[in-house]
Amino acid sequence: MRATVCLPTYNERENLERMVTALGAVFRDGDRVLVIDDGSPDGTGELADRLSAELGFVGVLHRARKEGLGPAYLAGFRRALDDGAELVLEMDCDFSHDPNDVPRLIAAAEEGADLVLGSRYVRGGSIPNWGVVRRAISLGGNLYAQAVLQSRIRDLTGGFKCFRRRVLETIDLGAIDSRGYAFQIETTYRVLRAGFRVVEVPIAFVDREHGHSKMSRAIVLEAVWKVPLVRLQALRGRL
Ligand SMILES: Nc1nc2c(ncn2[C@@H]2O[C@H](COP(=O)(O)OP(=O)(O)OP(=O)(O)O)[C@@H](O)[C@H]2O)c(=O)[nH]1
Ligand SMILES: [Mg+2]
Repeated sequence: MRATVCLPTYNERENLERMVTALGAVFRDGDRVLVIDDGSPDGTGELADRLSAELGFVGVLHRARKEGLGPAYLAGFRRALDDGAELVLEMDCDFSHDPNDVPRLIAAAEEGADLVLGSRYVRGGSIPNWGVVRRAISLGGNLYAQAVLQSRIRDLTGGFKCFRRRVLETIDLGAIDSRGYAFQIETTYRVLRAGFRVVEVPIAFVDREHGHSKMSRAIVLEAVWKVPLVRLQALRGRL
């Protein structure tokens, strides 16, 4: 099954070339990477264009403004589907997600999962660099989402995923307006509600070494208020 990895970037000049090269090393014939750059001021978009000219498996989607991860991924998903991808992956460009794990996510989808989640919170998953505070916040966020959504998925906030094409064709992408962690929670919940099979595979999530995090308080707060709203929509039969 031909796979496209959607790679959103905002100021990832120090990471992009290494990431694309590492993905190329694990790709099979026909697999592609789609860089979705929101007009990074550091020149990541121009670097992506150069890589695309040099390497046949790289595509680039330029967007005018930084609008958050959610809108960038939605644009990427649509482009990947238009280009005929059978599997669509999402992952960060900061090496928190290991490109060498991509084949394991793809294999789980090819073995029958509709959505594969790279999961920190199943047996074998880990977050080696995090201290207690960051662990507690992330775990608390996941327990909160699990409780409100009545879901048994362990890692609802992670952003390393592999969707089967028909999953993205079925859920209402146009109805999703979350931007940060809420986007990850909402997409997985919509997939579960639609009756698809979601499988978690363990990953180690490591901290970025180059560039800066774009996580903000607004992104965390969005998840706090958005999760009950999504649940309410589901209870009203709107999702
Ligand atoms: N296109 C696009 N990419 C973004 C945007 N915000 C973040 N990204 C990218 O999304 C990925 C994850 O962002 P990070 O800043 O690492 O945020 P995070 O991984 O949630 O948080 P940390 O754990 O602190 O790293 C990276 O590849 C970013 O460059 C955005 O608004 N637009
Ligand atoms: Mg990151």
